[in-house]
Amino acid sequence: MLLIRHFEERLIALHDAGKTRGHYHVYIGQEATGVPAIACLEPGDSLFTTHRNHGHLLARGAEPARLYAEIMGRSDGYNRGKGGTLHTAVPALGFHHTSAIVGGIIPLAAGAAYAAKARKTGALAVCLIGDGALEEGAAPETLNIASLWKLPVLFLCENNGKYGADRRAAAAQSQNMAAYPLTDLPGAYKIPARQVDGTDAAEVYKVVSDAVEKIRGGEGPQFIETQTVRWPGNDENWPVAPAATRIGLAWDVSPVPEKARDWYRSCDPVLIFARELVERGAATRQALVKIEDGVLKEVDDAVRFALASPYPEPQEALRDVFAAEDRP
Ligand SMILES: Cc1ncc(C[n+]2csc(CCOP(=O)(O)OP(=O)(O)O)c2C)c(N)n1
Ligand SMILES: [Mg+2]
Repeated sequence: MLLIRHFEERLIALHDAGKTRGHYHVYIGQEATGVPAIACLEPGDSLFTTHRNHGHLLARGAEPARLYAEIMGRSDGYNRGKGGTLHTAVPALGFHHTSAIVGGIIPLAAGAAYAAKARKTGALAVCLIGDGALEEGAAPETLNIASLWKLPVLFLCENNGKYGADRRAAAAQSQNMAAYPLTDLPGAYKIPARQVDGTDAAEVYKVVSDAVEKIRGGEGPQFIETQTVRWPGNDENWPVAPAATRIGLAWDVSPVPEKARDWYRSCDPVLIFARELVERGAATRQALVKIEDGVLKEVDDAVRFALASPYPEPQEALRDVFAAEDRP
């Protein structure tokens, strides 16, 4: 969770310094969904993610150095700089395709689940979508066929609604969906659907592992909505970090500007988890600071690697265009 947070806070600084181009999105505020959820999976499972993919990739073990290189369009990136922030695919980790087309991955995830079922591999597909993706026509069509065919697919819907700190209020309203709560939609297609507090890492782990067990047991698709409060750094069109995260903020938010303080005090999943670990005696504050120091160094090294990586040669644009093309 700390790696995701520091990777992305640094990414914002890199962007502001002109080291990346084009629009991008960060996963800050949703770390306690991606990390525990992805920890429930097996190596052979496939994952489909969106414009907000960095956190999912890192949670699955992507190398920060190669991910930065990809985002910066460098030749050492996972896709030789051609996927960029919106389309980073890492087949070795089960990410065969990443797309910023909202809702576009929903039928693809069902297709991967169908393939796994037909080949009897025992694998499942995870469809990591935002709440907005349910508005797309692909969502109900896929929920229907996934339910009818009992496909081994987990729909993990990250509802990062912009509703302030009151989660119950967030659960009771939507600006976009007439089918609300969101679990009503899969429910109409007889897909078991649950809501979980997306800032509660332990609870997410419990709910996702239970769903994964059911899917592997042949029960068909499952739907989980994780609810988080939108990070105030997402309030503008481009990410702007209101504060530099340090584990110490878990006990003292005074370094955070007044406007964003409430979010860091009560909605930040990384700080909530840090407090829990210390309160339960699972870790000391000093141990957490040490982990954070290690992460900050890892991020420094990764940035250095990516900045030293060359841009691809122009002819690289014409390679990998056709699937059958020989790869070096
Ligand atoms: C088909 C399509 N329509 C519109 C967009 C523009 N767009 C990019 S992100 C986004 C919001 C998506 O909301 P949600 O799925 O909840 O993800 P969030 O950004 O909140 O994590 C939109 C509409 C798009 N990328 N694709
Ligand atoms: Mg959303």
